[in-house]
Amino acid sequence: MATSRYFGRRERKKEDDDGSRTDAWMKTLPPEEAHLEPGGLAARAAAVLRENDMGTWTRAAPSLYPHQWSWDSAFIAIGLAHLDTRRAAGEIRNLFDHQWATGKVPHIVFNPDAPPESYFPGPEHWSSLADSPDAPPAMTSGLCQPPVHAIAARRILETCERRGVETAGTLDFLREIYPRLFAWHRYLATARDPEGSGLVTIYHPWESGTDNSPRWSAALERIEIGEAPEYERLDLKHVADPSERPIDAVYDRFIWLVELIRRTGCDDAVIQATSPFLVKDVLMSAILVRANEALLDIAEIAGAPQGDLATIRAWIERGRQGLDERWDPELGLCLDYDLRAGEPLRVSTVAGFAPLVAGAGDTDRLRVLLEVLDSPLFAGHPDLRWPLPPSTSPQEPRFHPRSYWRGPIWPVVNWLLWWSLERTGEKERAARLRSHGLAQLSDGRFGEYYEPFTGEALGSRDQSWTAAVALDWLAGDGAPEEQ
Ligand code: 2M8
Repeated sequence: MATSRYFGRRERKKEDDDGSRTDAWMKTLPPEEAHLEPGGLAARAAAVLRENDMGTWTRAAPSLYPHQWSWDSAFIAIGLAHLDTRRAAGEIRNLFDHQWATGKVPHIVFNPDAPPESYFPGPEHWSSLADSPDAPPAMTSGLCQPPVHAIAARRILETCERRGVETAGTLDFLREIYPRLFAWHRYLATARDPEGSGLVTIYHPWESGTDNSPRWSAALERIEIGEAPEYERLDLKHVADPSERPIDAVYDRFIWLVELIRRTGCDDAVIQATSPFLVKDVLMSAILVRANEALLDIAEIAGAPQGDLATIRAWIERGRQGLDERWDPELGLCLDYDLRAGEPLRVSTVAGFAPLVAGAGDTDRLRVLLEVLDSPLFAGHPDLRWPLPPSTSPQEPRFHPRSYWRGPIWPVVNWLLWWSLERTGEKERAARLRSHGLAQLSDGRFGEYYEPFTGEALGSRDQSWTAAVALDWLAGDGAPEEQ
């Protein structure tokens, strides 16, 4: 197992042995009212990543999420690149070591050492997939998540270059990972888009990463739940306030969909023929467009055949066209499309900014999107603690300031919007978003999400991807970086 100066096994082992790792660590949490300066915040963010480091991968959070999550790992790699570029590459490599034969990158790679009572649905729930001819040898879930990985892989190189550290190892890593990234994107562009619409079909809200968002309410409410094994909500044991997590009626549907998917052995064609939940996800599709741009750069580094480059360019173009078709002029946002109902899902959520994430859209639409972003519908709401976009617009009937993806602010989403604004040339707006995003994180708690009006950290604390985006933002402030 690879060890590094900052993430060595020995150091973690020593803490494990004294049996009080978690308790000791919790004592170092700053008080709610703490305000850490950039240097202190960067040091604590690095400590969070070190604490959640499992050797070759990082758990998403200390107790609520004890496994490796797909898009979390991509963001984590972006943060790790400021500390240890080899470890950052290793984060992505470990995930792709569990890629399915179809090219799918699983949404969770299970930690075989995590106690069974730590997360539900855990590996035992997905164990029937072991018989699938496409499944990797180790236990993973059968779902996937937004493809941030190529963006992260390229950013490791960018971070190396900016820091002036040796790039040879990272270039080797990009050559090595390229075919796997290509297979992943091909899976999304084909198996997940048999219509060639340019938009990715998801089978479960968990695939969107914005699980409990009202984006999915209408599609979920249409589902009738059949015979399924009883289950216990383990997630509620990890949060102080159950209103921060999905309600039972939603969770029952999540578990029912998992049941249906695993009964098919995760066969894409069968799922698409039979599942009651099939949705074109605009945010995931937009991330895929940008990830394909990153893949083009990686393909050039890897000396990929011209045919690959042409294919990737075609995916980019098709993705942007698909998003164009999902524009809702009344809301000034892009909308997901429910394939089963044959209609768009009309809800104002942060996913509606998909064209901004995809980039290079129509300039009039970009102007409208920015107006909506700055308006009281999102970051311009007068009661916000910081002018940052809530996951669901406070003007939506299903908005809830504490409930998972129904209102709270997600630092990784802020990062994605900041990065997209930068790439679109909206530098001033991007700088404002970053500065408010850092102010939100200055309590040093690295919440999974934040209450928009009070600024309280909610969900899990010491969430890895939150610490990772803080590190990436802080690097722009000249925060000290490690080799
Ligand atoms: C949340 O999702 C998991 C299921 O995948 C859960 O609620 O149990 C989401 O916020 C998702 O986007 C994230 O990747 C995951 C781990 O942070 O947690």
